Amino acid sequence: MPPTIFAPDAPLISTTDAVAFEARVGLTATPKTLSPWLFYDEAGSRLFEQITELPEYYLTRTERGIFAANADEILCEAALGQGPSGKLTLIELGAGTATKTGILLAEAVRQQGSVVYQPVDVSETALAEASENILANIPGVTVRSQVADYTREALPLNRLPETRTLALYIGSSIGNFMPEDARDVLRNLRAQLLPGDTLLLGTDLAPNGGPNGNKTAATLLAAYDDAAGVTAAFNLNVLTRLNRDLKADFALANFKHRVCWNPTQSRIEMHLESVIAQRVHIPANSSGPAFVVDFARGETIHTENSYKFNSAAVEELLSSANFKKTKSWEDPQHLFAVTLATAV
Ligand code: AVJ
Repeated sequence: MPPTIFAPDAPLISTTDAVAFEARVGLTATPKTLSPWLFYDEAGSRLFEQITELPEYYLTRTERGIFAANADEILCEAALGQGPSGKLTLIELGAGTATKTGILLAEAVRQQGSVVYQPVDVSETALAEASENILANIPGVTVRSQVADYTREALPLNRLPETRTLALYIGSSIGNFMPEDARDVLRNLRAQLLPGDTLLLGTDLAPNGGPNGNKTAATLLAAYDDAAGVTAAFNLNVLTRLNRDLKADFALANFKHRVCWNPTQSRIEMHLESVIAQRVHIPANSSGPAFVVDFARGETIHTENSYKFNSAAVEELLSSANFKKTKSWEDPQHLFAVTLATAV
């Protein structure tokens, strides 16, 4: 049976309108902010792929290693002790091009003969690439792509009869959200699941200082401020995007990539720092009239948070959305955690 690719619904507003709105709200706020989804235009998505291969950015390869070492156990646990019998269906939030998911899909096929995979993402092109890769490389997988913004809409989870669901939310994507928003994302997911369904959550770990204290704030700072400057280019690209999409006049040479570890909030913060006092112009657009943005020397635009968790924080987040932790796996250096939880 050929895979079904559902046609996306037309977005409510165009992407450029959404960029215009975000820029107006964020750049007129105090302190100034821009939302991290703005990073991911075509150039930004390519830069992010490059980040995942940097020596300093351990997250992607570490999570992949955890999957490779434990896929059999992860899938067994997810299939265990639940209500109705039947195969697991895998859904993935923010699937992107789904490069790490292949390990889990291949294991699901090994254990149950075939698997239905429902990647959900805002990017239709990423989903097309994901399904092409998977169909070409993992026989036994049926892909049912769904274009949706899981942060704003209820998930279009068209449940198959006689199956249980394993939802994947991996890659530390949850780390971009403030605690209350992270909880709401998981609640939105939980609302689509039945008791006994499971969630596999990938979280980057906080520095560990203890006897296994091999992860420090410096480990984190390096991961977000690499020597080759790829993360700096990724951060600055948001200004290039505003110049292109909104005809703004940001001079990129006047802004610097800045990273800090915020221990109180347990998060890495990325900022763009204005190195001089300057004024930027944004012409009129669908979100309102033209406006100017004045920067003091040293003032920043806060462009991203990346929250880091310890195991208590993961459990607390899960239980706030009615999930109960079943089991978790970490790499030998305790850099990253993958947690399986059951919908209760
Ligand atoms: C895609 C949100 C997981 O927070 O590590 C990488 C994005 N930003 N380098 C992360 C990111 C700078 C990444 N996530």
